[in-house]
Amino acid sequence: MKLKKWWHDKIVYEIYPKSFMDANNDGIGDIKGIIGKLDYLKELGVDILWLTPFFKSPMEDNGYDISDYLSVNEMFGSMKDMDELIEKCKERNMYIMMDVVLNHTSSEHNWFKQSRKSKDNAYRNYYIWRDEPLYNMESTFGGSAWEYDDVTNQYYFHEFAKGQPDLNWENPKVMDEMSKCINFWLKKGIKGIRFDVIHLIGKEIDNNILSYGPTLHKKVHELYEKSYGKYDIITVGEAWGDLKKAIDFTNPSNEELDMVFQFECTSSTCDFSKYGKFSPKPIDMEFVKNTLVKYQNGLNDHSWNALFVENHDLGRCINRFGSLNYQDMSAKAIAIMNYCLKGTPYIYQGQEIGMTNILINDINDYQDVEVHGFYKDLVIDKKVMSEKDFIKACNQEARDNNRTPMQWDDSINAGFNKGFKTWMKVNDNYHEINVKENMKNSDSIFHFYQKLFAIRKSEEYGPTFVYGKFDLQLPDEKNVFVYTRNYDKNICIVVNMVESEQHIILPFKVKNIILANYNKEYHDGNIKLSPFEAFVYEY
Ligand code: TEU
Ligand code: CA
Repeated sequence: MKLKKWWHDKIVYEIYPKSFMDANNDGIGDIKGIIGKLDYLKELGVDILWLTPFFKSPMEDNGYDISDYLSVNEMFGSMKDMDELIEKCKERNMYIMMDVVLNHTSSEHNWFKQSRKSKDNAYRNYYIWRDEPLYNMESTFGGSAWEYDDVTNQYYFHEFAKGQPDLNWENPKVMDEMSKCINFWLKKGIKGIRFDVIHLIGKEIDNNILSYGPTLHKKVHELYEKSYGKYDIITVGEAWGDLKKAIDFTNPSNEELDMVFQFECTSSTCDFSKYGKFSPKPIDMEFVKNTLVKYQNGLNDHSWNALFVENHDLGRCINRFGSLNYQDMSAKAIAIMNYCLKGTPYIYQGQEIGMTNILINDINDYQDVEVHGFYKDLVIDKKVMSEKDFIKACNQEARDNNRTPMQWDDSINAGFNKGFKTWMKVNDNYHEINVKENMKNSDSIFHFYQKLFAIRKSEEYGPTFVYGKFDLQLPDEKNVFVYTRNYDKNICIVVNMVESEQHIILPFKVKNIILANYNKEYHDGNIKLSPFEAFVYEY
């Protein structure tokens, strides 16, 4: 990595504002709630707060359906609150990363209200209108991606929910409008952008091309030049794809994005030959290990990895990559496995205290538009899945699992608010799993993440964790992930990724232990690893 960037050694913490902290006790998280928790986040050791969309929205998709990019969703607070959050972060050397949804808007957006009025309206071609539902395209949220609109007797295209009409990026006016929106917020001191489904803005509907269209990179580069390229900010794109596509997006000479989220690991529990996340399959940790290695080796020479295991769209990492039988140890093993790699760490709210999936057995207790879209499609309309099997899949993979209110303490509603009915059920395990418990226990998951982040920033080991060369060790081990990081220090990372004991021969003599989840003496040579045992040592 030739050019060092200010965000290389920073930690990003993703906040889903609706579920983080409800300061005004109306059942919905808000910006003032986030402001009240900045010292907690600073103590954890995070630097950048990625907020999922806080712009005006009817909330059909909890903010990923924007009706005004230049205003703050009154559910979350005011523009004044947002300005205060940016200011209060800066006082703590923390920054805000905003979530720009540029593939689609809400159908409540004025652009769409105008567009649907008539075929010759000035905004008509901001969106994608056709006489027929071309290619019978399916929505990512189940059902058809075409919605008939009787005002002008045409269909409009929506990759996601009906209330999320896709913008027509073949219209240069869309580029100009989105550039203006981005510049508005960067001028206010926002220091990062996460681009929602950016791989879709090169779509060519008439050629049945939805993702990675031929003009995609030209468009992203143009957006860079017209907006965020003028600022020294951190950018990451949500781009469902493979290593080659990730390199195309993040090679610095292309001037597009700094990083992308690759989903080959996190979507490996979904059987896409059937119904994706609603056909969950057991995790294959050897596949996860090999995929992480592929991106470490494949991406780091050209650009930079985004390290993550959870977000607002996935189930909890303990349920998906760890085990509820080893909630504490597997959470710590996942932390070492993923955040000693080369790249910028991203952690999701609640991951730092070991929050787990919520058990919901009534479809009506699920709030997510994706769950209800697929329930209607698979259980009601096509009848290809029983309600019981659908609910079982949701317990493992539904996005609601990561949208339950943050668990602050063991008071009512886990301290998320003062008792007003929360928009989403609180996980019953909040009496045991909460911030307050974690803060009291020096051996808690919170303190483990805090130590790990402090090590990544330490003078002694920081340079090696941030810039050290990655090398896989013991490649033939199926259940144990051993890798090294070399810079001015030699560091070896050992992770038993499974629930059973494993025997390995350590590749290097132990000089000193830097971090470990079991409290053990470590010697050289042949060692027995307990379930989810993980440690980091200097050699
Ligand atoms: O997600 C894109 C996306 O494809 C995921 O929602 C995917 O369908 C699945 O849920 C992941 O397991 C982005 C946002 O992260 C998501 O919250 C929005 O719902 C979606 O785009 C539409 O904006
Ligand atoms: Ca509130």
